[in-house]
Amino acid sequence: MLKIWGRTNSINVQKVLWCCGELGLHFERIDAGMQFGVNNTPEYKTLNPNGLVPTISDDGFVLWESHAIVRYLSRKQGVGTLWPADAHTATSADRWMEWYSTTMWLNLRPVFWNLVRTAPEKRNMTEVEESRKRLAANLAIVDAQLAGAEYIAGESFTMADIPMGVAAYRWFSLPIERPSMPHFERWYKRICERPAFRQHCMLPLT
Ligand SMILES: N[C@@H](CCC(=O)N[C@@H](CS)C(=O)NCC(=O)O)C(=O)O
Repeated sequence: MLKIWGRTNSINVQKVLWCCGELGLHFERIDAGMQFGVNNTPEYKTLNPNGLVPTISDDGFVLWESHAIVRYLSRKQGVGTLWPADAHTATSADRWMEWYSTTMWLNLRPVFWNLVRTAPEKRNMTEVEESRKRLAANLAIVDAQLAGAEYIAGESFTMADIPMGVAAYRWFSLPIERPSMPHFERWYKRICERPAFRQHCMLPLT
Protein backbone atom coordinates (compact mmCIF):
# COMPACT_ATOMS: atom_id res chain seq x y z
CA MET A 1 0.00 0.00 0.00
CA LEU A 2 1.27 3.47 -0.89
CA LYS A 3 0.94 6.00 1.94
CA ILE A 4 1.50 9.71 1.43
CA TRP A 5 1.89 12.19 4.27
CA GLY A 6 1.13 15.80 3.41
CA ARG A 7 -1.51 18.51 3.27
CA THR A 8 -3.22 19.01 -0.07
CA ASN A 9 -2.33 22.73 -0.40
CA SER A 10 1.43 22.07 -0.38
CA ILE A 11 3.08 22.59 -3.77
CA ASN A 12 5.43 19.67 -3.09
CA VAL A 13 2.66 17.31 -1.98
CA GLN A 14 0.63 18.28 -5.06
CA LYS A 15 3.45 17.09 -7.35
CA VAL A 16 3.22 13.62 -5.76
CA LEU A 17 -0.60 13.48 -5.81
CA TRP A 18 -0.70 14.59 -9.45
CA CYS A 19 1.95 12.01 -10.35
CA CYS A 20 -0.14 9.27 -8.66
CA GLY A 21 -3.20 10.50 -10.56
CA GLU A 22 -1.37 10.31 -13.89
CA LEU A 23 -0.19 6.79 -13.10
CA GLY A 24 -3.57 5.63 -11.76
CA LEU A 25 -2.07 4.65 -8.40
CA HIS A 26 -4.20 4.05 -5.34
CA PHE A 27 -2.90 5.58 -2.15
CA GLU A 28 -3.82 6.55 1.37
CA ARG A 29 -3.08 10.19 2.24
CA ILE A 30 -2.52 11.40 5.78
CA ASP A 31 -2.87 15.13 6.49
CA ALA A 32 0.41 16.54 7.80
CA GLY A 33 2.10 19.94 7.89
CA MET A 34 1.03 23.44 8.95
CA GLN A 35 -2.30 23.36 10.84
CA PHE A 36 -2.35 19.55 10.87
CA GLY A 37 0.96 19.19 12.71
CA VAL A 38 2.20 15.55 12.59
CA ASN A 39 5.38 16.53 10.70
CA ASN A 40 7.17 17.66 13.85
CA THR A 41 6.42 14.57 15.93
CA PRO A 42 9.28 12.20 16.80
CA GLU A 43 7.41 9.39 14.98
CA TYR A 44 7.21 11.40 11.75
CA LYS A 45 10.85 12.47 12.05
CA THR A 46 11.92 8.85 12.06
CA LEU A 47 10.41 8.72 8.55
CA ASN A 48 11.60 12.16 7.45
CA PRO A 49 14.21 13.81 9.71
CA ASN A 50 13.58 17.16 7.98
CA GLY A 51 10.07 17.32 9.43
CA LEU A 52 8.71 18.39 6.03
CA VAL A 53 6.05 17.05 3.66
CA PRO A 54 5.69 15.05 1.48
CA THR A 55 6.91 11.70 2.70
CA ILE A 56 5.79 8.37 1.26
CA SER A 57 5.94 4.78 2.37
CA ASP A 58 5.52 2.27 -0.45
CA ASP A 59 5.10 -1.13 1.19
CA GLY A 60 7.64 0.01 3.79
CA PHE A 61 10.02 1.79 1.41
CA VAL A 62 10.19 5.29 2.89
CA LEU A 63 11.13 8.26 0.72
CA TRP A 64 11.10 12.04 1.05
CA GLU A 65 11.93 14.91 -1.38
CA SER A 66 9.10 15.49 -3.82
CA HIS A 67 11.18 15.16 -6.99
CA ALA A 68 12.81 11.95 -5.79
CA ILE A 69 9.31 10.61 -5.09
CA VAL A 70 8.03 11.65 -8.54
CA ARG A 71 11.08 10.02 -10.16
CA TYR A 72 10.64 6.85 -8.09
CA LEU A 73 6.94 6.42 -8.90
CA SER A 74 7.50 7.31 -12.56
CA ARG A 75 10.35 4.84 -12.89
CA LYS A 76 8.45 2.13 -11.07
CA GLN A 77 5.07 2.51 -12.80
CA GLY A 78 5.54 4.83 -15.76
CA VAL A 79 8.39 3.66 -17.97
CA GLY A 80 7.53 4.87 -21.45
CA THR A 81 5.14 7.53 -20.17
CA LEU A 82 6.18 9.71 -17.22
CA TRP A 83 9.64 8.12 -17.23
CA PRO A 84 10.77 8.30 -20.89
CA ALA A 85 12.05 4.99 -22.23
CA ASP A 86 15.09 6.44 -23.99
CA ALA A 87 18.02 7.68 -21.92
CA HIS A 88 18.32 11.07 -23.61
CA THR A 89 14.69 12.07 -23.05
CA ALA A 90 14.69 10.68 -19.49
CA THR A 91 17.84 12.63 -18.67
CA SER A 92 16.48 15.77 -20.27
CA ALA A 93 13.32 15.45 -18.15
CA ASP A 94 15.50 14.96 -15.08
CA ARG A 95 17.54 18.06 -16.00
CA TRP A 96 14.41 20.27 -16.08
CA MET A 97 13.37 18.96 -12.66
CA GLU A 98 16.82 19.76 -11.27
CA TRP A 99 16.72 23.22 -12.82
CA TYR A 100 13.32 23.84 -11.28
CA SER A 101 14.71 23.03 -7.79
CA THR A 102 18.05 24.78 -8.06
CA THR A 103 16.96 27.85 -10.03
CA MET A 104 13.29 28.51 -10.68
CA TRP A 105 11.87 27.61 -7.26
CA LEU A 106 14.27 30.06 -5.57
CA ASN A 107 12.50 32.85 -7.46
CA LEU A 108 8.95 31.52 -7.24
CA ARG A 109 9.07 30.87 -3.50
CA PRO A 110 9.46 34.53 -2.33
CA VAL A 111 6.65 35.66 -4.68
CA PHE A 112 4.30 32.94 -3.40
CA TRP A 113 5.31 33.27 0.24
CA ASN A 114 4.85 37.05 0.37
CA LEU A 115 1.58 37.17 -1.58
CA VAL A 116 -0.12 34.08 -0.12
CA ARG A 117 1.37 33.22 3.26
CA THR A 118 2.23 36.71 4.60
CA ALA A 119 -0.16 39.32 6.00
CA PRO A 120 -0.44 42.32 3.60
CA GLU A 121 1.26 44.76 6.02
CA LYS A 122 4.25 42.43 6.41
CA ARG A 123 4.87 41.72 2.72
CA ASN A 124 8.24 42.61 1.22
CA MET A 125 7.08 43.94 -2.13
CA THR A 126 10.63 44.80 -3.24
CA GLU A 127 11.54 41.15 -2.85
CA VAL A 128 8.35 40.17 -4.71
CA GLU A 129 9.20 42.40 -7.67
CA GLU A 130 12.86 41.35 -7.87
CA SER A 131 11.93 37.67 -7.65
CA ARG A 132 9.10 38.09 -10.16
CA LYS A 133 11.55 39.55 -12.70
CA ARG A 134 14.02 36.71 -12.20
CA LEU A 135 11.17 34.20 -12.44
CA ALA A 136 9.99 35.79 -15.69
CA ALA A 137 13.53 35.40 -17.04
CA ASN A 138 13.50 31.71 -16.01
CA LEU A 139 10.14 31.20 -17.68
CA ALA A 140 11.40 32.83 -20.88
CA ILE A 141 13.84 29.88 -21.05
CA VAL A 142 10.90 27.48 -20.65
CA ASP A 143 8.95 29.40 -23.30
CA ALA A 144 11.87 29.05 -25.74
CA GLN A 145 12.08 25.32 -25.02
CA LEU A 146 8.34 24.95 -25.66
CA ALA A 147 8.64 26.79 -28.99
CA GLY A 148 10.20 23.59 -30.32
CA ALA A 149 8.42 20.93 -28.23
CA GLU A 150 4.90 20.12 -27.13
CA TYR A 151 5.95 19.32 -23.57
CA ILE A 152 8.90 20.20 -21.34
CA ALA A 153 11.07 17.23 -22.30
CA GLY A 154 9.81 16.62 -25.82
CA GLU A 155 6.71 15.50 -27.66
CA SER A 156 4.87 13.81 -24.81
CA PHE A 157 3.92 14.50 -21.20
CA THR A 158 6.62 13.32 -18.76
CA MET A 159 7.61 13.74 -15.11
CA ALA A 160 9.31 17.03 -16.10
CA ASP A 161 5.92 18.64 -16.70
CA ILE A 162 4.91 18.05 -13.08
CA PRO A 163 7.06 20.62 -11.22
CA MET A 164 6.59 23.08 -14.08
CA GLY A 165 2.81 22.60 -13.95
CA VAL A 166 2.42 23.36 -10.25
CA ALA A 167 4.71 26.38 -10.68
CA ALA A 168 2.73 27.57 -13.72
CA TYR A 169 -0.52 27.40 -11.75
CA ARG A 170 0.96 29.84 -9.22
CA TRP A 171 2.44 32.08 -11.94
CA PHE A 172 -0.92 32.39 -13.69
CA SER A 173 -3.01 32.67 -10.49
CA LEU A 174 -1.05 35.24 -8.49
CA PRO A 175 -1.78 38.97 -8.93
CA ILE A 176 1.51 39.79 -10.67
CA GLU A 177 2.67 41.27 -13.96
CA ARG A 178 3.21 38.54 -16.56
CA PRO A 179 5.05 39.17 -19.83
CA SER A 180 3.51 37.37 -22.79
CA MET A 181 4.94 33.88 -23.36
CA PRO A 182 2.87 32.25 -26.09
CA HIS A 183 4.47 28.80 -26.05
CA PHE A 184 4.38 28.54 -22.27
CA GLU A 185 0.72 29.69 -22.30
CA ARG A 186 -0.22 27.13 -24.97
CA TRP A 187 1.47 24.36 -22.95
CA TYR A 188 -0.27 25.49 -19.73
CA LYS A 189 -3.69 25.38 -21.40
CA ARG A 190 -3.05 21.78 -22.31
CA ILE A 191 -1.85 20.96 -18.77
CA CYS A 192 -5.09 22.45 -17.39
CA GLU A 193 -7.05 19.88 -19.39
CA ARG A 194 -5.47 16.97 -17.52
CA PRO A 195 -7.97 15.51 -14.98
CA ALA A 196 -5.32 14.70 -12.34
CA PHE A 197 -3.91 18.23 -12.52
CA ARG A 198 -7.38 19.70 -12.12
CA GLN A 199 -8.14 17.43 -9.18
CA HIS A 200 -4.95 17.83 -7.18
CA CYS A 201 -3.35 21.09 -8.26
CA MET A 202 -6.01 23.58 -9.33
CA LEU A 203 -6.95 24.41 -5.74
CA PRO A 204 -7.26 27.78 -4.00
CA LEU A 205 -3.82 29.12 -3.05
CA THR A 206 -3.60 29.06 0.76
N1 LIG B 1 12.66 19.83 -1.01
C1 LIG B 1 11.50 19.34 -0.29
C2 LIG B 1 10.81 20.53 0.36
C3 LIG B 1 9.65 20.11 1.24
C4 LIG B 1 8.98 21.30 1.88
O1 LIG B 1 9.54 22.40 1.98
N2 LIG B 1 7.73 21.08 2.29
C5 LIG B 1 6.96 22.13 2.92
C6 LIG B 1 5.57 22.20 2.25
S1 LIG B 1 5.62 22.65 0.55
C7 LIG B 1 6.73 21.81 4.38
O2 LIG B 1 6.77 20.65 4.78
N3 LIG B 1 6.50 22.84 5.21
C8 LIG B 1 6.20 22.67 6.60
C9 LIG B 1 4.74 22.42 6.87
O3 LIG B 1 3.94 22.22 5.95
O4 LIG B 1 4.40 22.44 8.06
C10 LIG B 1 10.58 18.59 -1.27
O5 LIG B 1 10.60 18.91 -2.46
O6 LIG B 1 9.88 17.66 -0.86
